[in-house]
Amino acid sequence: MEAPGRALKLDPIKSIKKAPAEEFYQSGHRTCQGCLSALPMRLMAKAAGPRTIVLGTTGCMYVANTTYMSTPWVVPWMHTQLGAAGSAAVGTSAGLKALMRKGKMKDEPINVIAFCGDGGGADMGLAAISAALTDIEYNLLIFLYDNESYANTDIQTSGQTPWGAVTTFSPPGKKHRIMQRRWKKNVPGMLAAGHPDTKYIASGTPAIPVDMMDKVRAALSAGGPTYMHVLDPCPKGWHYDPEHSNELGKLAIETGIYPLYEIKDGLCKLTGVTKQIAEGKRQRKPVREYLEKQGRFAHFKNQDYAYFQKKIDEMWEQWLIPGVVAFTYGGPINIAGEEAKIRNRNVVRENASWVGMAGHSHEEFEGVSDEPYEPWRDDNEMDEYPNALPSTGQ
Ligand SMILES: Cc1ncc(C[n+]2csc(CCOP(=O)(O)OP(=O)(O)O)c2C)c(N)n1
Ligand code: SF4
Ligand SMILES: [Mg+2]
Repeated sequence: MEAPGRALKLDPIKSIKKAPAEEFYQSGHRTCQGCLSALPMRLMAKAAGPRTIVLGTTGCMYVANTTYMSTPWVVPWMHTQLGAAGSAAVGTSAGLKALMRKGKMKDEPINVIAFCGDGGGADMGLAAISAALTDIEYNLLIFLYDNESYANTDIQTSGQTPWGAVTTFSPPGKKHRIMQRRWKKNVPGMLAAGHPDTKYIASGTPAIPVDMMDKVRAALSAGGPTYMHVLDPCPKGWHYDPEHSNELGKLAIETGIYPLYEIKDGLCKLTGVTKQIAEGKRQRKPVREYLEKQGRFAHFKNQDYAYFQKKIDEMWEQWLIPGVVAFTYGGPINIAGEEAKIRNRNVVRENASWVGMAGHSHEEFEGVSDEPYEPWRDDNEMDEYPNALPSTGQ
């Protein structure tokens, strides 16, 4: 059955036992052990099925997947330039449409998925993705796999690298402990706010595979331009034992750092554990549980954990929708018949007070004051970084 706009209609999978057995991204790749950027490729291809063309920008998911004469891709796959996921998706979708219109190929719905890393998508290719999301006549999914660094070129800082994390561009030193001083860009929220014609936007992680696959299916069935942001723990860049990849993906959600949601037809729904937190059915875990399992935060002192926690608490308590809209509404609520909608949004915000960090307060962190925290100006010294990342020269 086809959805409007010549999109395939793909039903939700709902349970892992009901996931299709066929694989369209198989063995034959050379990613690191425990790589959660490779797993979303497999899940995304499985969810999309055989009538799919995948395009991918330069990065780990290009280099490690296309070693000479070997590839895991079963569906047609094409490499595209590092910042070009958006333009490659539009070009491919437009090309298919033209060939079908001219009778040069069978007229049928075909999924077009363009993946990109956080460097290629959230930084370099943001303009092309933005343009693609306004092209309502084409069906396409931009799938951003976010391993929070330019991983393939040896873990450089990207716009998605978390505050304080060690990368090859942000090593802690004796004078300055915190070298990554920028807060992570809210890319799916930014794209949702600025592209009202986008049919579907969602966040996911391969650590919650059914949720991720069902969001891929919802995107491909939406009929129009769509976007998915997928958080992928990376053992090499985040510096942890590969066996903890799945656990870290889940902890990112349980601590509230990475909210899960989907936006369709102008309605945002928090999903999974994020929804449970927002409804007060579950408490957020302290961010420290997530951060201290990763070598890239091994230099953190108490005030660093406290600062990180404060930023996440702010997101949950002060944003209009946690993880999505980074501000709230301060005007009258009866403008242009929008009263009900605004009221609903304020309810979301009020509900946020249920989800404060029970059993945890900022004060419990030693040495934390109310003064603005400026880590690059303080005199935090460290003699030696205990967990220096090895350079692989990849
Ligand atoms: C225009 C351009 N600049 C720089 C490079 C070098 N380069 C290749 S892969 C890569 C990292 C890409 O990072 P990301 O998109 O996050 O993907 P990841 O490697 O993390 O999977 C870089 C900088 C390139 N190929 N093209
Ligand atoms: S560096 Fe990270 S993203 Fe790249 S292959 Fe290794 S684990 Fe995967
Ligand atoms: Mg990356």
